Amino acid sequence: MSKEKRYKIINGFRHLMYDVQQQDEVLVESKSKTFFDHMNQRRSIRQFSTKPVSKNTISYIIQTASTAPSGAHKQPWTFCAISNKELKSAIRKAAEEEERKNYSSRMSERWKEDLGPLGTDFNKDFLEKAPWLLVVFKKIYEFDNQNEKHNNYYVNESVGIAVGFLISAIHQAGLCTLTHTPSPMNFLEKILNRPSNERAYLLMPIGYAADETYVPDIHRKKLDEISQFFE
Ligand code: IYR
Repeated sequence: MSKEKRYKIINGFRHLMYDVQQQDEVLVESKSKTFFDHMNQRRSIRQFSTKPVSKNTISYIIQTASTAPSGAHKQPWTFCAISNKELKSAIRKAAEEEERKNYSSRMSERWKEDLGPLGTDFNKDFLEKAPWLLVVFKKIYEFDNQNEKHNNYYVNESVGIAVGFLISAIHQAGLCTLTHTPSPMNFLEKILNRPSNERAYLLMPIGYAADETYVPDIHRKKLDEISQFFE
């Protein structure tokens, strides 16, 4: 038998009674540790297998991202999922054109030194290898019924949080991704024919890691380097 829904009118709007979760302290602590251990296994990769990933999988991952909180619940994002070969090639070509300029002249020596341990260069073959590319767009404004523009709120924060959910969903499914930021990336708006209110935010290849994948030998900061407790 399904539970009866309970409502309350607050500020003139209907609110639903929240389904309060279990509050067992021991279980809460062990679940938080289990999740940390799992997330701590995540790595960004640049060597993808061509093994296919179903459209349903990508659809669930996108829907998970869209459960993120956002300014005034505007959900100011669009996720474009691309498996089409010609589009992937066009995106790779345009991204490499920009990146070639970045590595040869636009990036400072200091920046290139900082990227040394990551082993990156202008070659972005993963943009054709991975079975899916997901391009995240932020929606800086919306049109109302009278076709008037209204700016969205906290757009960068909202989309950043949604991408965090997205990356977690990808990892927990057993897939991998890379938060690729070709710069500038307005070519994505053109290639994908996006409306005037959308700006490219991130380009993410999604797929399985290739059989032989290498990741940089880098480590995460310890708790005391990233936090301060005030008790
Ligand atoms: N966008 C370039 C360069 C690059 C910049 C940073 I900061 C990185 O963490 C990694 C790469 C590229 O994708 O190669």
